Amino acid sequence: LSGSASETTGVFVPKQEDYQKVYNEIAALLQEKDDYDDGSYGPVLVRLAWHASGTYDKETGTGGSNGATMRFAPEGDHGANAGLVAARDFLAPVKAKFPWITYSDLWILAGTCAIQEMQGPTIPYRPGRVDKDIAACTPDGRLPDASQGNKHLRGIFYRMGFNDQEIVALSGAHALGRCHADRSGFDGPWTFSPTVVTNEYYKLLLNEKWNWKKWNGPKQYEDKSTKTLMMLPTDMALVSDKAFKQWVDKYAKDEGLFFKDFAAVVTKLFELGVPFDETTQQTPITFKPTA
Ligand code: ZEM
Repeated sequence: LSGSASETTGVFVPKQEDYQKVYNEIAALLQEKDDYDDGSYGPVLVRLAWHASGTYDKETGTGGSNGATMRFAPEGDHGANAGLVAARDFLAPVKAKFPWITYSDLWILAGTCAIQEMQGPTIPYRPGRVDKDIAACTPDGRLPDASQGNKHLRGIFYRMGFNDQEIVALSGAHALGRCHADRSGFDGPWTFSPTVVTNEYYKLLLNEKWNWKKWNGPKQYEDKSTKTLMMLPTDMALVSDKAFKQWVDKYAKDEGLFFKDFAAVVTKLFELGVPFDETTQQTPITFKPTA
């Protein structure tokens, strides 16, 4: 079932089995390299896949995960991408072992793998992205600015083609990982279980009391009871805006609904601007989790 060299070009043509091998390799590395952050590279891999995808502009068709242009200095150096070199370096040995996979496909496969290995929902995966050169780098400012509010969130995510419900579902990714003072300037995790996909983010948004953190850093919130968790101004916009909040309420109450909607919206995010070859790439791959 493994791939083979094309009869006409001699180029390796991967099969679903080959992508599962890449998945298994990333999953094994996630297990092995457990001395990073909260014990997993999973969250930063999800952030890499998101920042590769979230540059998409539906009007011009530019940006998105097809291209992996964050490899190049102008885009890699955008403030929003600070720290993602950790994720790209983590994947370097995987690219070396499976040189046939494009960086663009690899980064999205890694995000998919990380979500599933962190006990999240199944994310159907379709390969077919190509790496572009430096000229395809997107301009700075396409990713969201955490210091802003609901108008900004709608501006950024409507540009990608998302609606209010999808904005709230995507934001549930902040159950994972943390802010790093030396990357974004913000500091701390959103939840007590930052290496597991849960609906805790929504529960905490609703059930905790959030106060401005008193510190010299950028304006962020801290939870009143432990002062160890954080929310960004954009996170709090999801509860102060009525249209957003109705979805926060739903996802806080129903983790199954969140998993279903999160899987759908992440699949959409990861495929923004990707021109799949409809004749060969129609069947998404469902990766088997290793855990
Ligand atoms: Zn995030 N995100 N994000 N995000 N994000 C950070 C970290 C992570 C915003 C944002 O400014 C920040 C989405 C949406 C939005 C993840 C996934 C997704 C950080 C901290 C900031 C500041 C970076 C640092 O210091 O390391 C804003 C304003 C968003 C608008 C809604 C979406 C959508 C995501 C995926 C679907 C993840 C997993 C992290 C944790 C990274 C890590 O290294 O732990």
